[in-house]
Amino acid sequence: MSILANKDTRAVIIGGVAGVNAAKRMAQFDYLINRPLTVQAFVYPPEAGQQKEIFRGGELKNVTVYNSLAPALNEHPEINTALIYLGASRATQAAIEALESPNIQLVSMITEGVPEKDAKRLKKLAQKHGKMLNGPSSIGVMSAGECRLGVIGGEYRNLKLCNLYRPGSFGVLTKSGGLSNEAMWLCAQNGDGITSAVAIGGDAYPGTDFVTYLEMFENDSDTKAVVLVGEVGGNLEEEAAEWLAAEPRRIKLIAAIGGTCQEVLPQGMKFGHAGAKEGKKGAGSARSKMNALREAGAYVPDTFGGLSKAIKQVYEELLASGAIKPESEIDEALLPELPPSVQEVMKQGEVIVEPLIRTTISDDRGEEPRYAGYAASELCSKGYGIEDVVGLLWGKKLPTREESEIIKRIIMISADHGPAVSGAYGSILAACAGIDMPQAVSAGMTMIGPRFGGAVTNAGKYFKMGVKDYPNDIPGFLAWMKKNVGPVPGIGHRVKSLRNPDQRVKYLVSYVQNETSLHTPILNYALEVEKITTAKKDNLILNVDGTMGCILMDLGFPEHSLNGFFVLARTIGMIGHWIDQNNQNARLIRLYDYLINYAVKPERPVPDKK
Ligand code: Q5B
Repeated sequence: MSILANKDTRAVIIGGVAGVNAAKRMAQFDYLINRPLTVQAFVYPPEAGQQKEIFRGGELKNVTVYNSLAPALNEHPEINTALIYLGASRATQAAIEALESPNIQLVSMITEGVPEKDAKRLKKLAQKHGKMLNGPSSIGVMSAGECRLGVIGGEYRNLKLCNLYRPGSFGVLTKSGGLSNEAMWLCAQNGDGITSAVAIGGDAYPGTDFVTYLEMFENDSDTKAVVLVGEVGGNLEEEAAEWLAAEPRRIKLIAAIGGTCQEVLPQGMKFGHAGAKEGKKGAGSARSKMNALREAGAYVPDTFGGLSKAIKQVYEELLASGAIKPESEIDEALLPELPPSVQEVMKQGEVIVEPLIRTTISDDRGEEPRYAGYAASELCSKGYGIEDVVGLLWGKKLPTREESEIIKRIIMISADHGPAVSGAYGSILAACAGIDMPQAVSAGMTMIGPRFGGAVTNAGKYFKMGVKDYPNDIPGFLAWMKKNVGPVPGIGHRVKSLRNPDQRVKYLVSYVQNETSLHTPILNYALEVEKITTAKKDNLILNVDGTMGCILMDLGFPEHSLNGFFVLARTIGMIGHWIDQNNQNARLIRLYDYLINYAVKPERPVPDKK
């Protein structure tokens, strides 16, 4: 048997990350003792609707996160326990809700820093509804072989070493979470282990006092003795002494009290717990608590060091009296091992896992991202710019200063070309339809293709081919293109022409040719092509896509990376258009009839279906 938590305990955890971590630890215990998952649901509004992955051994369970407690309890009527893993500002309200839920019989709060007035209020509410309130500031409850609530007991291996996979004969009551683990360990080493261990929490007003738990242990026939670890401050230990002395008790009480050091240390010594704040001498002091417990008949060692001996003595007395039978040894090797993670097994070199993907450009496994080996912050501190990051991530090499200047200009010059072009117009339409930024920008992005913005790659590719296959034969190149490809990528513009030259192109060509030492065979070739195409029609100029493609190819960027420059640059423009439309609270766009040629059949009757 046990107190508070047993095999029928099913819990909801109210809280975020810390709660999920606790659920994972609880599932490890569930696996050790082969019981169903204790945690059935989470309540955490920011992550409502998600499912948290909890491993019970090697078995993966999905536990749903609910927006509030009511739907969680509706869907899981088996839940009878709530664990509160929220910060102090929200924990009280959550505990009230849990205490007022009919199915919930036990609320355990890990939350520290709950205001004393709230703690008192919660205690009263629990008493009113006949519920148990463990905590605040409690690490949880452990019932050996039955149930673990919270992270009490520590790591998986500790659970085994403390014999928590099967019940013993000792109850454990502590204020401190850490000392509950210590006491459980001492009971396993010097006795036959525990029935239940309860950390009541170190606050001045715990939801449930030592006496109430002692009463529960007294009524649990499997518990033969209780180890109580108290501390300076408050009077819960004195109450325990009174309870023990009041009438003959079935259980034996072993008590250790922390804080005797206050007798010798200077005043003002701080103890960790909010409740451990009074009594140097006299009432509330460690010494007066020890005396009271001793007088009441408890086994009280002078120091903590004596606790092992006291437990051993009581255990031997219980054995001698026949109250308990010697525990038959369990072969630890028969207890299940926690399945190791893939990472652990890989580290030991016992398994080979084929990588799913391969990367050659960046690595995030250190303290910060490294682009082709260079730490991002070091690039910044040494004066590199976004164009250098592009060079590293797209071309895997750090551009020279001259190359960076060219890349920078390419991005600047193609960042936007007004609202009328397909991409910007797509984003504007979406923005006006109330679409969020990422989707509106991708609406514009989908316009980038062979006619608009997406001719950079093919321009670079085919002009490079021309240099190689038709070095002195541009008509031959154009004939080949007409036959095999169609319009030459990078040539032609909707509004720009010889009479209305594209200044972006003029500038880029002039900058690269006159202000840098870049060798530009591909750009030169494209300019020769332009002479022939513009002779045919004056809008068949080398356009911005073509110019970018040739220069980037001359810079040595991989062919398939080239459209990326237009995508990158134009993203800046599309985001700008989305922001602009939103700033103006722009309305939904609907085309006017006069902008549409309705080349449709006149209205006519629908024939009967044959
Ligand atoms: N013809 C760009 O066409 C456009 C020809 C050609 C030989 C060609 C067209 C084209 C190749 C793709 C390209 C990038 C669709 C353009 C950009 C960014 C932008 C945009 C902005 C910005 C324009 C009329 C006659 C026909 C065609 C012939 C056309 N192109 N011949 N090679 N390349 N170019 N795209 O004006 O005899 O009458 O049948 O596909 O490089 O997107 O600002 O707007 O920054 O946002 O609609 O600059 O050139 O002409 O297609 O009706 O053709 O010219 O064969 O001859 P248009 P079309 P014919 S830069």
